[in-house]
Amino acid sequence: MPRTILPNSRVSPRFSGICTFCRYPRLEDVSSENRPVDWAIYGVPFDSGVTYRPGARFAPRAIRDASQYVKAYHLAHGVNVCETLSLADAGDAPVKPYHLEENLKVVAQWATDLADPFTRLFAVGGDHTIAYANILAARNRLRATGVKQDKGVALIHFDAHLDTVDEVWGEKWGHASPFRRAIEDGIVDPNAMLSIGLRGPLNREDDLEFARAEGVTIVTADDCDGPEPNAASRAIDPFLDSLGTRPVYVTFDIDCIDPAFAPGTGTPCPGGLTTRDAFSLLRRLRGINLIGADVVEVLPERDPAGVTSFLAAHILFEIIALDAAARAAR
Ligand SMILES: [Mn+2]
Repeated sequence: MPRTILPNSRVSPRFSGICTFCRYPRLEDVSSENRPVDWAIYGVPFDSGVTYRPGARFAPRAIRDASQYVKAYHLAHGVNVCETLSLADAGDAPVKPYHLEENLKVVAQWATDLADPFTRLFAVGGDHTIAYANILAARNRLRATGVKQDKGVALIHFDAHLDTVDEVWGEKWGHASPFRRAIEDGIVDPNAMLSIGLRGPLNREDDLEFARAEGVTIVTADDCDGPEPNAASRAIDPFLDSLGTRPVYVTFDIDCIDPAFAPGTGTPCPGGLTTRDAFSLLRRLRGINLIGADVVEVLPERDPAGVTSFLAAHILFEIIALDAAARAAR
Protein backbone atom coordinates (compact mmCIF):
# COMPACT_ATOMS: atom_id res chain seq x y z
CA MET A 1 0.00 0.00 0.00
CA PRO A 2 1.63 3.30 -1.06
CA ARG A 3 1.95 5.82 1.73
CA THR A 4 1.40 8.74 -0.62
CA ILE A 5 -1.75 8.27 -2.68
CA LEU A 6 -1.19 9.75 -6.14
CA PRO A 7 -3.80 10.14 -8.86
CA ASN A 8 -3.46 7.21 -11.28
CA SER A 9 -1.72 8.86 -14.23
CA ARG A 10 -3.07 6.16 -16.57
CA VAL A 11 -6.59 7.32 -15.64
CA SER A 12 -6.13 10.96 -14.67
CA PRO A 13 -3.45 12.48 -16.96
CA ARG A 14 -0.59 14.46 -15.44
CA PHE A 15 -1.81 17.58 -17.24
CA SER A 16 -5.25 17.46 -15.61
CA GLY A 17 -6.59 18.47 -12.22
CA ILE A 18 -5.52 21.08 -9.67
CA CYS A 19 -1.74 21.38 -9.21
CA THR A 20 -0.09 20.22 -6.02
CA PHE A 21 3.63 19.57 -5.59
CA CYS A 22 4.40 16.38 -7.58
CA ARG A 23 0.66 15.49 -7.45
CA TYR A 24 1.00 14.66 -3.77
CA PRO A 25 -2.30 15.02 -1.87
CA ARG A 26 -3.19 18.23 -0.10
CA LEU A 27 -2.38 17.89 3.59
CA GLU A 28 -6.07 18.08 4.55
CA ASP A 29 -6.86 15.23 2.14
CA VAL A 30 -4.40 12.70 3.62
CA SER A 31 -6.29 9.81 5.18
CA SER A 32 -5.74 8.84 8.79
CA GLU A 33 -3.75 5.68 7.91
CA ASN A 34 -1.15 7.84 6.13
CA ARG A 35 -0.79 10.25 9.03
CA PRO A 36 1.30 11.68 10.44
CA VAL A 37 2.72 12.68 7.09
CA ASP A 38 6.51 12.37 6.81
CA TRP A 39 6.98 15.56 4.82
CA ALA A 40 4.79 18.63 4.45
CA ILE A 41 5.81 20.60 1.38
CA TYR A 42 4.70 24.20 1.36
CA GLY A 43 5.23 27.32 -0.72
CA VAL A 44 6.48 30.67 0.52
CA PRO A 45 5.50 33.21 -2.16
CA PHE A 46 7.81 35.93 -0.92
CA ASP A 47 10.60 37.88 -2.63
CA SER A 48 10.88 41.19 -0.78
CA GLY A 49 14.41 40.23 0.30
CA VAL A 50 16.06 40.27 -3.12
CA THR A 51 19.01 42.49 -4.05
CA TYR A 52 18.54 42.29 -7.82
CA ARG A 53 15.70 40.93 -9.95
CA PRO A 54 12.40 40.33 -8.12
CA GLY A 55 9.82 37.69 -9.05
CA ALA A 56 10.58 34.60 -6.94
CA ARG A 57 7.20 35.15 -5.25
CA PHE A 58 5.72 33.42 -8.28
CA ALA A 59 7.94 30.34 -7.93
CA PRO A 60 5.77 28.14 -5.68
CA ARG A 61 3.04 28.19 -8.33
CA ALA A 62 5.49 27.68 -11.19
CA ILE A 63 7.21 24.79 -9.40
CA ARG A 64 3.90 23.14 -8.56
CA ASP A 65 3.00 23.37 -12.24
CA ALA A 66 6.40 22.06 -13.38
CA SER A 67 6.33 19.23 -10.83
CA GLN A 68 3.42 17.35 -12.40
CA TYR A 69 5.88 15.20 -14.30
CA VAL A 70 7.95 14.16 -11.26
CA LYS A 71 7.57 10.40 -10.89
CA ALA A 72 7.80 8.29 -7.77
CA TYR A 73 10.57 5.73 -8.24
CA HIS A 74 14.15 6.94 -7.65
CA LEU A 75 16.34 4.85 -9.91
CA ALA A 76 19.76 5.60 -8.37
CA HIS A 77 18.62 4.98 -4.79
CA GLY A 78 16.37 2.09 -5.81
CA VAL A 79 13.49 3.39 -3.74
CA ASN A 80 9.88 4.26 -4.44
CA VAL A 81 9.53 7.55 -2.63
CA CYS A 82 5.73 7.44 -2.50
CA GLU A 83 5.61 3.88 -1.18
CA THR A 84 8.11 4.73 1.56
CA LEU A 85 7.00 8.18 2.67
CA SER A 86 3.70 9.92 3.28
CA LEU A 87 4.04 13.25 1.46
CA ALA A 88 1.63 16.16 1.27
CA ASP A 89 1.27 19.65 -0.14
CA ALA A 90 0.48 21.93 2.80
CA GLY A 91 -0.38 24.94 0.63
CA ASP A 92 1.35 28.28 1.01
CA ALA A 93 2.56 29.95 4.18
CA PRO A 94 1.00 33.31 5.01
CA VAL A 95 3.35 36.12 3.97
CA LYS A 96 3.96 39.78 4.80
CA PRO A 97 5.31 41.17 1.53
CA TYR A 98 6.11 44.62 2.95
CA HIS A 99 7.97 43.38 6.02
CA LEU A 100 11.10 41.23 5.89
CA GLU A 101 11.59 40.42 9.56
CA GLU A 102 7.87 40.22 10.30
CA ASN A 103 7.46 37.83 7.37
CA LEU A 104 10.03 35.47 8.87
CA LYS A 105 8.20 35.46 12.19
CA VAL A 106 4.85 34.75 10.55
CA VAL A 107 6.22 31.98 8.31
CA ALA A 108 8.26 30.38 11.11
CA GLN A 109 5.27 30.37 13.45
CA TRP A 110 2.95 28.91 10.82
CA ALA A 111 5.50 26.23 9.88
CA THR A 112 6.26 25.42 13.51
CA ASP A 113 2.58 24.60 14.05
CA LEU A 114 2.07 22.75 10.75
CA ALA A 115 0.75 19.16 10.73
CA ASP A 116 2.31 16.80 13.29
CA PRO A 117 5.57 17.67 15.16
CA PHE A 118 7.23 14.61 13.57
CA THR A 119 6.38 15.86 10.07
CA ARG A 120 9.45 17.22 8.26
CA LEU A 121 9.14 20.60 6.57
CA PHE A 122 10.08 21.32 2.97
CA ALA A 123 9.76 24.99 2.00
CA VAL A 124 9.58 26.06 -1.64
CA GLY A 125 10.56 29.71 -2.03
CA GLY A 126 10.49 32.48 -2.56
CA ASP A 127 13.83 34.14 -2.07
CA HIS A 128 16.53 32.78 0.23
CA THR A 129 15.38 34.81 3.26
CA ILE A 130 12.68 32.20 3.85
CA ALA A 131 15.26 29.51 4.65
CA TYR A 132 15.80 31.19 8.01
CA ALA A 133 12.12 30.73 8.88
CA ASN A 134 12.00 27.08 7.82
CA ILE A 135 15.25 26.21 9.64
CA LEU A 136 13.91 27.90 12.76
CA ALA A 137 10.62 26.01 12.47
CA ALA A 138 12.42 22.70 11.86
CA ARG A 139 14.54 23.33 14.93
CA ASN A 140 11.51 24.27 17.06
CA ARG A 141 9.87 21.02 16.03
CA LEU A 142 12.96 18.97 16.89
CA ARG A 143 12.77 20.47 20.35
CA ALA A 144 9.05 19.73 20.59
CA THR A 145 9.77 16.07 19.84
CA GLY A 146 12.42 15.88 22.55
CA VAL A 147 15.56 16.02 20.39
CA LYS A 148 18.21 17.82 22.39
CA GLN A 149 19.77 20.72 20.50
CA ASP A 150 22.64 22.39 22.34
CA LYS A 151 24.12 23.81 19.18
CA GLY A 152 22.38 24.88 16.02
CA VAL A 153 21.50 22.40 13.31
CA ALA A 154 24.01 21.22 10.73
CA LEU A 155 23.46 22.88 7.37
CA ILE A 156 24.29 21.78 3.84
CA HIS A 157 23.98 24.83 1.66
CA PHE A 158 23.97 24.81 -2.15
CA ASP A 159 24.46 28.33 -3.49
CA ALA A 160 26.57 30.51 -5.77
CA HIS A 161 26.81 32.91 -2.82
CA LEU A 162 27.52 32.46 0.89
CA ASP A 163 24.55 34.60 2.00
CA THR A 164 26.50 35.73 5.06
CA VAL A 165 26.62 39.47 4.28
CA ASP A 166 25.88 41.55 7.37
CA GLU A 167 23.56 44.06 5.72
CA VAL A 168 22.56 45.49 2.36
CA TRP A 169 20.94 48.94 2.00
CA GLY A 170 20.71 49.09 5.78
CA GLU A 171 18.65 45.88 5.89
CA LYS A 172 19.80 42.87 7.94
CA TRP A 173 17.14 40.38 6.78
CA GLY A 174 17.65 40.41 3.00
CA HIS A 175 18.52 37.36 0.92
CA ALA A 176 22.26 38.02 1.16
CA SER A 177 22.14 37.58 4.95
CA PRO A 178 20.04 34.59 6.14
CA PHE A 179 22.98 32.45 7.26
CA ARG A 180 24.74 35.38 8.96
CA ARG A 181 21.59 35.78 11.08
CA ALA A 182 21.10 32.03 11.54
CA ILE A 183 24.68 31.62 12.81
CA GLU A 184 24.47 34.70 15.06
CA ASP A 185 21.16 33.48 16.47
CA GLY A 186 22.55 30.01 17.15
CA ILE A 187 20.08 28.15 14.94
CA VAL A 188 22.85 27.00 12.56
CA ASP A 189 26.18 25.65 13.79
CA PRO A 190 28.86 27.14 11.49
CA ASN A 191 31.28 24.34 12.34
CA ALA A 192 28.69 21.97 10.89
CA MET A 193 27.89 24.10 7.84
CA LEU A 194 28.97 23.11 4.35
CA SER A 195 28.48 25.58 1.53
CA ILE A 196 28.73 24.21 -2.03
CA GLY A 197 28.85 26.13 -5.31
CA LEU A 198 30.47 29.44 -4.35
CA ARG A 199 32.00 31.39 -7.21
CA GLY A 200 33.03 34.90 -8.08
CA PRO A 201 33.05 37.63 -8.85
CA LEU A 202 32.35 38.92 -5.35
CA ASN A 203 31.72 42.49 -4.27
CA ARG A 204 34.92 42.31 -2.20
CA GLU A 205 37.15 39.69 -0.67
CA ASP A 206 36.05 40.34 2.90
CA ASP A 207 32.57 39.04 1.99
CA LEU A 208 34.13 35.65 2.77
CA GLU A 209 35.64 36.70 6.09
CA PHE A 210 32.68 36.01 8.36
CA ALA A 211 32.07 32.48 7.04
CA ARG A 212 35.77 31.62 7.13
CA ALA A 213 36.21 32.98 10.64
CA GLU A 214 33.16 31.07 11.90
CA GLY A 215 34.49 27.80 10.48
CA VAL A 216 32.10 27.19 7.58
CA THR A 217 33.39 24.53 5.15
CA ILE A 218 33.41 26.08 1.68
CA VAL A 219 33.41 24.02 -1.51
CA THR A 220 33.60 26.27 -4.57
CA ALA A 221 32.09 25.57 -7.97
CA ASP A 222 35.67 25.14 -9.26
CA ASP A 223 36.20 22.42 -6.64
CA CYS A 224 33.38 20.47 -8.32
CA ASP A 225 35.27 20.33 -11.64
CA GLY A 226 36.55 17.14 -13.15
CA PRO A 227 35.99 13.49 -12.42
CA GLU A 228 35.69 12.25 -8.88
CA PRO A 229 37.47 12.19 -6.57
CA ASN A 230 37.80 15.93 -7.14
CA ALA A 231 38.33 18.68 -4.58
CA ALA A 232 34.61 18.70 -3.79
CA SER A 233 34.29 15.03 -2.94
CA ARG A 234 37.54 15.17 -0.95
CA ALA A 235 36.03 17.95 1.16
CA ILE A 236 32.48 16.60 1.40
CA ASP A 237 33.17 13.04 2.50
CA PRO A 238 35.01 13.93 5.75
CA PHE A 239 32.39 16.61 6.43
CA LEU A 240 29.59 14.04 6.15
CA ASP A 241 31.55 11.59 8.32
CA SER A 242 31.91 14.26 10.98
CA LEU A 243 28.13 14.80 11.08
CA GLY A 244 27.28 11.27 12.14
CA THR A 245 23.58 11.16 13.06
CA ARG A 246 23.18 14.83 13.88
CA PRO A 247 20.13 16.60 12.46
CA VAL A 248 20.91 18.16 9.08
CA TYR A 249 19.02 20.73 7.10
CA VAL A 250 19.56 21.11 3.32
CA THR A 251 19.03 24.49 1.68
CA PHE A 252 19.21 24.65 -2.10
CA ASP A 253 19.54 27.98 -3.88
CA ILE A 254 18.89 27.22 -7.56
CA ASP A 255 21.60 29.74 -8.51
CA CYS A 256 24.26 27.21 -7.49
CA ILE A 257 23.41 25.62 -10.85
CA ASP A 258 24.89 27.21 -13.96
CA PRO A 259 22.50 29.68 -15.62
CA ALA A 260 22.78 27.56 -18.78
CA PHE A 261 20.72 24.94 -16.91
CA ALA A 262 18.82 27.25 -14.57
CA PRO A 263 18.41 30.68 -16.18
CA GLY A 264 15.35 31.58 -14.14
CA THR A 265 16.92 33.12 -11.07
CA GLY A 266 17.39 36.66 -9.76
CA THR A 267 21.15 36.86 -9.11
CA PRO A 268 22.64 34.55 -11.76
CA CYS A 269 26.32 33.70 -11.82
CA PRO A 270 28.04 31.83 -14.68
CA GLY A 271 30.39 28.90 -14.20
CA GLY A 272 28.11 26.95 -11.86
CA LEU A 273 27.29 23.33 -11.27
CA THR A 274 25.70 21.27 -13.99
CA THR A 275 22.46 19.47 -13.25
CA ARG A 276 24.44 16.24 -13.19
CA ASP A 277 27.01 17.69 -10.73
CA ALA A 278 24.17 18.70 -8.44
CA PHE A 279 22.39 15.34 -8.61
CA SER A 280 25.64 13.51 -7.95
CA LEU A 281 26.43 15.72 -4.95
CA LEU A 282 22.90 15.40 -3.58
CA ARG A 283 22.95 11.61 -3.92
CA ARG A 284 26.25 11.60 -2.07
CA LEU A 285 24.33 12.94 0.97
CA ARG A 286 22.49 9.65 1.36
CA GLY A 287 22.63 8.61 5.00
CA ILE A 288 22.36 12.07 6.57
CA ASN A 289 19.72 12.60 9.26
CA LEU A 290 17.64 15.02 7.21
CA ILE A 291 15.27 17.14 9.27
CA GLY A 292 14.16 19.80 6.79
CA ALA A 293 14.94 21.41 3.47
CA ASP A 294 14.11 24.09 0.98
CA VAL A 295 14.60 25.05 -2.64
CA VAL A 296 14.66 28.78 -3.31
CA GLU A 297 15.39 31.63 -5.72
CA VAL A 298 13.56 30.41 -8.81
CA LEU A 299 12.42 33.36 -10.91
CA PRO A 300 9.72 32.17 -13.34
CA GLU A 301 9.69 35.44 -15.29
CA ARG A 302 13.26 34.71 -16.49
CA ASP A 303 12.50 31.07 -17.16
CA PRO A 304 10.73 31.11 -20.53
CA ALA A 305 11.05 27.35 -21.21
CA GLY A 306 10.24 26.42 -17.62
CA VAL A 307 13.51 24.49 -17.23
CA THR A 308 14.44 26.13 -13.93
CA SER A 309 11.11 25.36 -12.27
CA PHE A 310 11.25 21.85 -13.68
CA LEU A 311 14.75 21.39 -12.25
CA ALA A 312 13.66 22.83 -8.88
CA ALA A 313 10.83 20.27 -8.74
CA HIS A 314 13.36 17.50 -9.29
CA ILE A 315 15.77 18.95 -6.72
CA LEU A 316 12.87 18.74 -4.26
CA PHE A 317 12.37 15.12 -5.27
CA GLU A 318 16.10 14.33 -4.97
CA ILE A 319 16.23 15.76 -1.45
CA ILE A 320 13.13 13.93 -0.23
CA ALA A 321 14.42 10.74 -1.88
CA LEU A 322 17.42 10.92 0.51
CA ASP A 323 15.03 10.46 3.40
CA ALA A 324 13.14 7.71 1.58
CA ALA A 325 16.41 5.87 0.87
CA ALA A 326 17.49 6.21 4.51
CA ARG A 327 14.16 4.89 5.84
CA ALA A 328 13.96 2.07 3.29
CA ALA A 329 17.43 0.93 4.44
CA ARG A 330 16.33 0.66 8.09
MN1 LIG B 1 21.17 32.20 -1.68
